Amino acid sequence: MGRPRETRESREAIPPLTAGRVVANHGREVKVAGADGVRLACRLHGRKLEAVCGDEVRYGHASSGDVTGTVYEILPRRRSLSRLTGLGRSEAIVANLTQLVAVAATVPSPDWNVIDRYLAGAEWAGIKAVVIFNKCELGISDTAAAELASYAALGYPVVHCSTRAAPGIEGLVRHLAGEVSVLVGQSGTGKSSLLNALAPEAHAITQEISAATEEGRHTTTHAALHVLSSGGDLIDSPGVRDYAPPLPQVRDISSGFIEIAAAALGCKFQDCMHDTEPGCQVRREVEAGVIRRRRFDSYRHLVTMGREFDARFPERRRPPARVR
Ligand SMILES: Nc1nc2c(ncn2[C@@H]2O[C@H](COP(=O)(O)OP(=O)(O)O)[C@@H](O)[C@H]2O)c(=O)[nH]1
Ligand SMILES: [Mg+2]
Ligand SMILES: [Zn+2]
Repeated sequence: MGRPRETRESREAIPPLTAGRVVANHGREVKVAGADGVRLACRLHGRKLEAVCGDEVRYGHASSGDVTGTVYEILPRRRSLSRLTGLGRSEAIVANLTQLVAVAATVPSPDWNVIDRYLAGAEWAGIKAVVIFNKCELGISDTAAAELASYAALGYPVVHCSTRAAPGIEGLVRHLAGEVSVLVGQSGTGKSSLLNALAPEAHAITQEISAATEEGRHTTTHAALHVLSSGGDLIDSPGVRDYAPPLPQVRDISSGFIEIAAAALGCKFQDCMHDTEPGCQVRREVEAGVIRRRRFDSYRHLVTMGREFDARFPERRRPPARVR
């Protein structure tokens, strides 16, 4: 990645390059912001280069007088959020983010297993996670309150919000400062409303894109990074909003559930799947009510899914380490 192909193009003299970040992605066209924040429309040099929002790049002007810039190199991604493709592979959708913001709400009725999956995705991606409970001016059921308390007990910040009434979105604003975040969650929980409240120009940008598409311009993907005036960056991408994380290898799924991973250290067998093995500390803690059974069920559900994937996509399974 990042090295231009051996074409006539790539043998052209490469102009002086500067460092920037991809802040909008329209397929082969991207917008890159320099250190000064100035945004420049750029094309990608060579067909092999693939950029996603948040990518750090090196870019320049292919020739003086060229109004469009050219991205020549994509720097290695520190942390990226990937999605599962139809072939069971993982594909980066945003790069270099630091935080996932999982949004649940009073309505639609929360699916906590979905929240577990997002939180697991954050753990696997090595990024922080926050749980937002939106529309809280409509009230919070006892079940929701108990689930939210259990996330807080695990160490995930839980923030109550409303885009319509008190307590507003102040709590969310505080958590976004200094981070590069994405909003994920079930449809209808208020992600677009939150984004519009945080980045008022976001709405205009969305409108602009759909208008351009109607005129026949080809925009298959679009993602944008909003620099919030309240601090922090928020990446919005259609692929991210309905995000489901790609599953790691089945034996690594427990690392997405911090309390299960912690208890697993006490299992008799190091490769315990917390199924029927003797001496399983995880199952002991589930029985004792230390680990929430619903979380354990979420974990087990993902293990079942992982096994199904392994059967459907054999290339997903890492070849066993061979001793020769
Ligand atoms: N009562 C209430 N409704 C909200 C709130 N935030 C958003 N909504 C409404 O919830 C619906 C779905 O919001 P939207 O932002 O499109 O959700 P998204 O699918 O997650 O992007 C819309 O009708 C919003 O007006 C809130 O804080 N309280
Ligand atoms: Mg929306
Ligand atoms: Zn176990």
